[in-house]
Amino acid sequence: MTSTDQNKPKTSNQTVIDWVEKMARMTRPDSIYFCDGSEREKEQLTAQSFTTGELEPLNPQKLPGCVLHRTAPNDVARTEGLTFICTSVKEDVGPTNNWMSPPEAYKKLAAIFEGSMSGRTMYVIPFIMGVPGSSFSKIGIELTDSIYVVLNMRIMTRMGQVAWNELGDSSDFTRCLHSKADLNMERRFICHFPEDNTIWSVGSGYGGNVLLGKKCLALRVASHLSQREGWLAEHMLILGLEDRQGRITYIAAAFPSACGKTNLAMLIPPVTQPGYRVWTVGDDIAWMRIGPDGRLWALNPEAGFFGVAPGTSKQSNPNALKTVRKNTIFTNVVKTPEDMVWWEGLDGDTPAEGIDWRGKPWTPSSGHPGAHPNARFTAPAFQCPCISPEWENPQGVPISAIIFGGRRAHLAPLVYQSFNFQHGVFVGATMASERTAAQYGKLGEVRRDPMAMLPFCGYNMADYFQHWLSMGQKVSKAPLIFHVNWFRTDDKGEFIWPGFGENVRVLRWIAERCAGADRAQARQTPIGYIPSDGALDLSGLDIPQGTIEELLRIDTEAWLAEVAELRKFFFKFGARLPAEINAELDALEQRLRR
Ligand code: GTP
Ligand code: SPV
Ligand code: MN
Repeated sequence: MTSTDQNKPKTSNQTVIDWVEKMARMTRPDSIYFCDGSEREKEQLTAQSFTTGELEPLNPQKLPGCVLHRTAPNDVARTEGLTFICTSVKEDVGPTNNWMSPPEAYKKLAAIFEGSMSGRTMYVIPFIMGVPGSSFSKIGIELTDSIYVVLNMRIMTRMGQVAWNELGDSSDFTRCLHSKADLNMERRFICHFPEDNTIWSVGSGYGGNVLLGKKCLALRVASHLSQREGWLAEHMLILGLEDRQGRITYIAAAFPSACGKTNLAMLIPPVTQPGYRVWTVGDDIAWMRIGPDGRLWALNPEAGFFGVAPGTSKQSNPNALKTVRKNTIFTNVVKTPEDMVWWEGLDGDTPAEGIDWRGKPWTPSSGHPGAHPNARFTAPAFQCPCISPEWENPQGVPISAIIFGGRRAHLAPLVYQSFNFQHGVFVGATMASERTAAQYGKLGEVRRDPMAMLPFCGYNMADYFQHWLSMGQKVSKAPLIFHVNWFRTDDKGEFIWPGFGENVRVLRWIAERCAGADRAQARQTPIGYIPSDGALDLSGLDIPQGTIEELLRIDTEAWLAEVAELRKFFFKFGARLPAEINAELDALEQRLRR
């Protein structure tokens, strides 16, 4: 950058300029650069990052515009234990969040931010979560000392001049401050101050901890706001399922991290399901409002995908592979001698050698994965071959069904439908899943993860359940609520449902239930409605009848044990838990005992 580029703010917004100066007095960068989001800026920053090794070039013929990044080995996933919600009253964050008082958090983090950018440039990134001109949208400004963050935000949000224009002279923006500092886990904190519309993140360079528009703003801070403003900020994909008549049913689905949102959002039906098509609206976050027609309308506030690389293949997710062929940032994957990228589960031959995610020489016999299990790609959404024509509609899309789901080796059947909206909220509140590599902690351990929002709900989860219940009161045509589980295993630990593209069969039953179609018959069980015999189209699928029965079996004893677990979990919320949740739990137990 030239020095004139560096110092000239691209906004005359005095609130912004004053705040940037104040943060710079604390972090003491050598220079400050206001981003405009232009192509030229991207090229200059990329070239600069190559000289420091922050990014590495990839094969320009086969992967045009793509780059590689490796995080520090201690910095490969979200650190939930170091993530705090800082509100004046502790009870407001509830038993599932870490809390710090705002004065204590500001003081503690200021000590780490102090001088943390000296010798570095502070980049000022204005960004829109949502589309310009939409009443859904929120503006944020992130200050960071990482080019990796700038280039990721450029893909994941509408960033630069478009955001300066949208903001104008307003002081209504989320103040996001990030510094890598020394990447020391002992000095790593991700703190949210919803009462001040502020986020401070220090000591990390990993996606979910540092791309502050994503989980921090669009979920934790937005969920807090949405409770007050009467809308929903959710960890959900949004897709449109097109049927043989060309009708499109919009569905939002919440699965915990690394449990299949990106895959479902980009699903390609198998050849045995001709005439069906999935359109991607979003793969991770949904902002949902009640429209003038009284229905729930959903918008994806992001502009890109920050997806899990391992397991992504022509077989599992061909659309994702096509999306990442250009202009993509790869994080913690293998680099081959041809400057191509590779990860476990990719099609074709395993490279004989390469550089692993730690930056060390690697061969298939090294005895450890070459790509980190939480390796990621960052790619522009518009590059996705199945991106919905509606994905940037400022009104969003009308939602007919909401799906909750988790990774459960046992217990939860392939699919069931709740009896009504309130029961559906209960179904979401009772979600659980086995831990994945997307967050630090013991892999495989089953943990309760209501609505897949456990790590992302910015306020007391008991109040969050109440908010969902009250949204149900307000919508005139509430979406139907379902639960799915693609991850049932047999006694050898093998998945018994083929998943991926075959999941369209379940989506079809869901859409047909929404349309009230005759063929979508259901049978009542103690936990909800499950497809009657023959209602799921299983034609062309080579699965033994016994397996189908197993996939839809309700094990009463196991469910009673689950009820006992749920009582313990809900007890944590004390008197703040809505009475409806306890009533639903009692009703479930009664139905199971009958
Ligand atoms: P985040 O980006 O962390 O929020 O994850 P996500 O929910 O978008 O998960 P993603 O679609 O990236 O899938 C994560 C892992 O689950 C990948 O390894 C997939 O291959 C695997 N997966 C996705 N769908 C299925 C499925 O239907 N069956 C099975 N067995 N695995 C699946
Ligand atoms: C998740 O972990 O749910 C992700 C990736 O989508 S991150 O942005 O790191 O949160
Ligand atoms: Mn996610």
